[in-house]
Amino acid sequence: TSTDQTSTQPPATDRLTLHTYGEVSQRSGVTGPAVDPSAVTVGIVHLGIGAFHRAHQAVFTEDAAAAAGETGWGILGVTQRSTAVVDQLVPQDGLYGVRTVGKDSSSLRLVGSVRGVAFPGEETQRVLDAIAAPTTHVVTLTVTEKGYRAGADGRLDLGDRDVLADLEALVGESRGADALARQTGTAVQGGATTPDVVEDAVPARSAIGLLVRGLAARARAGGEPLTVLTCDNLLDNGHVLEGLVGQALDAAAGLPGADLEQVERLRAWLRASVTFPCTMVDRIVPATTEGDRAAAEEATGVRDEGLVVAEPFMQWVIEDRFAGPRPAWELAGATLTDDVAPFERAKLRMLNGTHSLLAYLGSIAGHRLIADAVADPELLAAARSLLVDDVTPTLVAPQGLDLATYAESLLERFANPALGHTTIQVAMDGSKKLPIRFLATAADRLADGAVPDAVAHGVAGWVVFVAVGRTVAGEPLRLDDPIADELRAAAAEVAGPDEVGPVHAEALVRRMLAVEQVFPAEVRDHAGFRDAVVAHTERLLAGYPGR
Ligand code: CS2
Repeated sequence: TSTDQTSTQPPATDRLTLHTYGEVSQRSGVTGPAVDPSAVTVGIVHLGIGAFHRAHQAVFTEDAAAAAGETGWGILGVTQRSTAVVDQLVPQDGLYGVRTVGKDSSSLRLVGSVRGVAFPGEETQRVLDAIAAPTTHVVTLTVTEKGYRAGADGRLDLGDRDVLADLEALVGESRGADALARQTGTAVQGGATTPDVVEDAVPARSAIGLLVRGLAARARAGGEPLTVLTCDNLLDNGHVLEGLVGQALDAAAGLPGADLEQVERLRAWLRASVTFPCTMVDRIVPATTEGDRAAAEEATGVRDEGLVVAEPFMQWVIEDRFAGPRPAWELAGATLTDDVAPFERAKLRMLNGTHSLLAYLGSIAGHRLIADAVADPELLAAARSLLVDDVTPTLVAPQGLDLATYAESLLERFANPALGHTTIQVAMDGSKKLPIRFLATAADRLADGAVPDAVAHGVAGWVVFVAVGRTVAGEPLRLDDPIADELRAAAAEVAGPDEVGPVHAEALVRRMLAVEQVFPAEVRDHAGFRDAVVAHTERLLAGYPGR
């Protein structure tokens, strides 16, 4: 019976909470939190509170607040995709640990800066109110490449139903606010009252839609300045996001019932009071495993469902263009600068590009971990060639960074086996990552009259990963991509979905390069580049038995 089952289970371990963390933080090998969580109030709304944010910006923010003695930089974390993070963190009062895993040592640090977690499904109003609150000064985002909902042309995808639903909600919210203002005689832009008109906001369906609705709510609530800080691996991420927000407003203005004057006021406010600085973020954060949770439980005596794992290295370069107050992130080791672009380009093309190359070539060769892939001499040579031969000539070294040293330091970071970072995790969302990580490099090299052979090798790895979907030993490889169906269908046109034998490398490469969401014309149509991809694809396919 169920009673018997319960009685045979070991007593549940306490969770990490405001009640238990004090004792935990006294344990040897455990540090933090650097702030008293009970004393911290929310000053930042973060969209996309996955593992990366918890191991990166939340840590920088907590250390900055501690160093400056400020208590107003707590974080309200918003999860877009699932309620899992809510289940992990809400029962723990927002507390969690970061397990830092070096090559031969690990440590655990508690973080207390996350002061709330919301799932916009049911809590959209709470999030809109938080973005509108004058005590909030920064909205940060880590929603991954696909979370920006840009189409093949890089502009906001207006065919996206989630985005459209959010823009319709935006129009409704603006009208609701307008109606209330007329009833009560307050001007919408008066700033005297926070319009509490929409008791239960329509659930937000996209991060970008939620952000735009939040910005509109803030404009209506008095329009205090705000900084919107994207922390995703996009090129020129701040400008991209600013552009998408503008395109969202253009689209909203065209919807039935839109109040054009209000949209114009919102635009004027954005120009005057909101900035979108660019950032470069860096820390390798693999998915947390049950083994990590068990190890942390061993060290702390409590259960931490919100635990994240990370490498020791962390870096944050931020364009110093804030609309209002910000945490003193430089006190926590962040670099505030006028120009993020050289750092961003170097990181995306070198670190992320090589990561993706190792992910595709590694996974098809049967390497489970990035560390295994980079330990394979053939793949190490390919990674070095990408770094040195193809990417380095396209870069202007950021100030104080020697690119050759940087390249070697990346290979060393990838080689950390204790981290457990899997090739399949990095292989995810290739259609969104390739253009930024490989194809920008390719375009630059081709424009210079050189064929980037290591990029072609990486692209061939992706083609085979998508088309064959198995390791050379026959193990299935999961294709996790926003356009997975389209990619599979494209590959299947030239080969049965499961057939390696009859695949013709050239036909396959031509078909895959024709996927416009991924390949820009100047790369797709370059015969020399295509030949190089075909040659590598042929060789990779030959590695499968029966060929
Ligand atoms: C990785 C990145 O999953 C991936 O695509 O390349 O998440 C990488 O680990 C980080 O950008 C490192 O800063």
